[in-house]
Amino acid sequence: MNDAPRVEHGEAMTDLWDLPDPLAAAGYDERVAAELAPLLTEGRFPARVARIEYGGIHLVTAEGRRPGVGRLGRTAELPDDRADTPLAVGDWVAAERDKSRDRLLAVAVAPRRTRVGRRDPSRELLEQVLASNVAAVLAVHALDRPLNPGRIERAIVLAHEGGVQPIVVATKADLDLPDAVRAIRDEMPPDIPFVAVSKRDGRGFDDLEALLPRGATTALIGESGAGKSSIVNVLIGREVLATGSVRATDAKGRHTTTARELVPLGGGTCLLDTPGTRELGLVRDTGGLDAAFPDVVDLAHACRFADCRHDREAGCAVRAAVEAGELAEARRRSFLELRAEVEELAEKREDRERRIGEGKRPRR
Ligand SMILES: Nc1nc2c(ncn2[C@@H]2O[C@H](COP(=O)(O)OP(=O)(O)OP(=O)(O)O)[C@@H](O)[C@H]2O)c(=O)[nH]1
Ligand SMILES: [Mg+2]
Ligand SMILES: [Zn+2]
Repeated sequence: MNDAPRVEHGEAMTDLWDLPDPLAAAGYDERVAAELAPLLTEGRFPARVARIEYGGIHLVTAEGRRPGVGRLGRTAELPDDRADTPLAVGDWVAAERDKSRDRLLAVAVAPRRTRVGRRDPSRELLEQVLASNVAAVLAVHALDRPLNPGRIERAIVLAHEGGVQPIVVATKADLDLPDAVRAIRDEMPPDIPFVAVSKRDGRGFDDLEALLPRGATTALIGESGAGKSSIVNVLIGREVLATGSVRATDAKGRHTTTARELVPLGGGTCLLDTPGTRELGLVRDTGGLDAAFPDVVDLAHACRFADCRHDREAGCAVRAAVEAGELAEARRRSFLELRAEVEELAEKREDRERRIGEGKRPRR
């Protein structure tokens, strides 16, 4: 894991990709090659989006990491139906050399195999993809701050919704706060891996490392100050990413990380660091909700009505389980709240499509 060269912070991050085979380090394999093949017409070559920040993207190619530009345009081959979604870190693309300037153009994107996306904070009907083509996502929460109810559950739903394995990580375990650990565990179905780590005393990192899918990418999401970049540094064994202090009063972070960034650990295994996210709004539900609430779904089989909403219906096995102390009421309530959230969005989306169909201006 420690075979990447030593780098300083910031600009020198490109050195991370000064490797004998940068594409392989980014996870390029036969499967990716096959997916990109139809896009690789004359003069195009494979690349992976390795960094996106305000004002720029970087691509990893067979030659290392270079600045690039997204040129998908109207006619470009876009992944499935999300024609309004720009490039995301982790996307595999067909690139071209921009001959007039020393940069690369990303001209077509391979279909996203998986993704971690949330509701775009400024355009609620759209998805903002935080990480593309990742096998796992670390939902990172620091024990030194209050846990917004539903935060972990939301991360787990978003992971399942994008076809990604969720792993819950509590940081700052050196602070010894068992109640804070319990608050996180209360939001987790039993089948999800959980690790508590500390960069101070190193605990938990062997377990975490063992959970990372080999030869694949694992993204990190969480609030600012959660300790995401610190985890990346410990796992790679050097200070490759800048980490920041948190406010003494409320442990809030200062948004130290400003880019979404891929970091190679060797052998095609990568981490994908992201800036702190305050909101984790759901976008839609195509099964992610049930996958994140297997405890509720199991119980629901015994509800009297097949379409039971587990709210006020007679013969509801979910509510019965809560009354019997077999299911936490907070779990039931979270399930109902998250379901209401995606249903409301689905209605807005339908309304929008209907208005467009009738030739009216869509409400935003
Ligand atoms: N005590 C303790 N402090 C930690 C631990 N991990 C991280 N920190 C501290 O928490 C602060 C935030 O860490 P970062 O790694 O920058 O957090 P981040 O999630 O990357 O934050 P953003 O980039 O702003 O989203 C830093 O001061 C770290 O030193 C830990 O295990 N124990
Ligand atoms: Mg960071
Ligand atoms: Zn029910």
